[in-house]
Amino acid sequence: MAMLSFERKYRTRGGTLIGGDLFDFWVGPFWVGFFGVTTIFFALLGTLLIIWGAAIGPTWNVWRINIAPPDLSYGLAFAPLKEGGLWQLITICAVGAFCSWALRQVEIARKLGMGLHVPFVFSFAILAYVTLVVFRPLLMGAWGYGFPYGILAHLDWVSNTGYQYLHFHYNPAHMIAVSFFFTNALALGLHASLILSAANPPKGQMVKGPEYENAYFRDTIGYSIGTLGIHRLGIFLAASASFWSAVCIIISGPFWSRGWPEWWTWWLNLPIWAH
Ligand code: UQ1
Repeated sequence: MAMLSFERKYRTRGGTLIGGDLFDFWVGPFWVGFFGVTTIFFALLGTLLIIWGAAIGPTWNVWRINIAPPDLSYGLAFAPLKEGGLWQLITICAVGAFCSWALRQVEIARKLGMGLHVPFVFSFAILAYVTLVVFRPLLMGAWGYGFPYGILAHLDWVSNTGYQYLHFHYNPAHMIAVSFFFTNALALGLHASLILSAANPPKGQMVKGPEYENAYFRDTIGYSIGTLGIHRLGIFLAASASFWSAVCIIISGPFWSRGWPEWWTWWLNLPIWAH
């Protein structure tokens, strides 16, 4: 890939957390780094294990391929490969690859002298996944509570798990998570449309800057959060969506095992209207 002469400035040594200069080099456009190597290792091994799981399964239909966790009777033990052991190894590879990727982001941010905001907020996505396949199964006492690796299979798992608590939309943490997902979409919709509208004036007119963006929102709603503020809000909304998703599933089972509608009896029993 072509590299502009000024880009050399950004290809300097340093910033690594581990390995010193050993993996501090580029392959084409990609910086390698120790965690680049571990990412490739885990991602490749995990993918091969998924292909193996598919090969010993009943179908090559991509929608129906399913690699299930062990039966609940295995508890927190290792299961034979064909009885959930593959799922366990794939989970280890996934966690290894995701964490390697986060640490690769840390190393690159350090190398470039930037803040750690990218790995910080990416960690919330990792948290959501690890909550589903590690933390909740640990608290429930069996790996079998993890979700299966298959396109339709994981959808069925979500549906079944939801119905197990009668009506998951009554889960208060789920309500908060969904509200954050929607608000996140609203904020990104507003931000993206605002930027594009400023960058695409009618033919012959000047591209507009932040003063115009601020004025647009002050004219509309009397308030502008500002160019830096909108990105702080974005990180907050995105991280909160993942965080409350993790909360809503970690409390389902370990801390509340009845239907979620029933949880709201505390509201019905408030002394203001209870008699
Ligand atoms: C905003 O106020 C702003 O500052 C100029 C932006 O930066 C470019 C934005 O992208 C958006 C969407 C807003 C409006 C957002 C709120 C919460 C008032």
